[in-house]
Amino acid sequence: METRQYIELEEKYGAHNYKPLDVVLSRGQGVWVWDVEGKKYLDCLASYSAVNQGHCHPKIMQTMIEQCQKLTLTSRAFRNDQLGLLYEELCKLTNSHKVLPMNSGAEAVETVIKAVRKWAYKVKGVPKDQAEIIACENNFHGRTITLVGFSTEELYREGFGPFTPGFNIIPFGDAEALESAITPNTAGFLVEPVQGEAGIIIPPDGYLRKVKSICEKNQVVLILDEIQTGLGRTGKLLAEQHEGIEADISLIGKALSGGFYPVSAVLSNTEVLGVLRPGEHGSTFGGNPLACAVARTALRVLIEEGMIDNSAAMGAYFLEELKKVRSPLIKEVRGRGLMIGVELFPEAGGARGYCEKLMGLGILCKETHDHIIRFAPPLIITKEEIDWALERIGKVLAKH
Ligand code: IF1
Repeated sequence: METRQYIELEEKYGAHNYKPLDVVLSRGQGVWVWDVEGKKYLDCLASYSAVNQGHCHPKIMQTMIEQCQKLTLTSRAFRNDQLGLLYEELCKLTNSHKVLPMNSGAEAVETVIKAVRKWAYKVKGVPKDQAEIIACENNFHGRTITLVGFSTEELYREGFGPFTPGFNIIPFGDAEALESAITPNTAGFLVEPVQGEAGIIIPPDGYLRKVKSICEKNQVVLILDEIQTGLGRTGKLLAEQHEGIEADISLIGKALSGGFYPVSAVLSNTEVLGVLRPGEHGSTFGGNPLACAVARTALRVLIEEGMIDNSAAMGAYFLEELKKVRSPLIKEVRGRGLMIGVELFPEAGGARGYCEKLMGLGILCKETHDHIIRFAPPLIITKEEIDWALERIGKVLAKH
């Protein structure tokens, strides 16, 4: 079959909740992917940072194959020999006290909303059903009704109401706005260290330190959503480390499995997860032995193969070189580690067209919020591969 035929099948039988580029991929290895016609592309999205370790990482694959032949799922009615080991490794790696494993990122966010509300009632003394959680404008935390309910992006909300109450929205990057929004009923503050979908929005230096201090002073749980920024994407294991703070709760997902399997986790530095009692929360696949085995290897290769330091070094290089691109189209180039955004002026006509041109030259990337091209390749990318990409990016952005 050819590209067109695959697309026709998707269009005919699939819900149209995406508008993907017209490329049909059939193979991936490291930073490279191939389409059904055998064309090769540099993957500059890494599946929204779920493939930080590179496509089909051989060691994660080996673990998956071996575990598949032993035990894939037990439910949490019984224990398994991978879960406690993942817990210990995650807690030691992130200086956490407790872990609650889930599957998708959205499930991890929903889990922390439940836990922090229960903590507010049982520990902080907030009156029943009065708990409030503060989030930021232009947030992205997932696609469930509760999560889109406090999104400020109309596209994610339109037609899906009614929504879950108990959320207040403040501007991102403004610590004083947080201080003003806190009430005696505030349970937690949920924020991305760098806003991904919003367009790689980096807060002012010191923002995380300030909000950490404000949360401590007001007995508010600081929840950092590191599902996209975590696991090396910004050049540190967790983006919070750029400011030398520790969130009360950190959420991770995506690359926690290297793209092999949905695995997410709630990491708690305080007693918040301790409020949950048996039977109060769970999921069929959460903490299954296959997910845990894959996650353990995904974390191990991330560290052992120096991917985090490579992300910092290659991200700095990529950003510096992108800033040298002389183009009337480019409004701003920004990023942290290998989480980079190139914002175009509206006059450029929209980032999508440039993503399509880049695809024609062998680079796959994704626009966000109309005018921003996101560059977020796997963390194993080399300087030579970045130079290969820069040559093509320069051609496309300089020409219009
Ligand atoms: C889509 C982008 C969107 C996330 C953060 C939680 C989740 C995500 C910071 C939920 C997921 C994905 C979802 C995917 C596209 C991508 C995305 F931000 F990465 F670009 F949509 F905004 N917190 N982000 O980034 O995790 O439930 O998906 O495992 O929905 O199209 P999930």
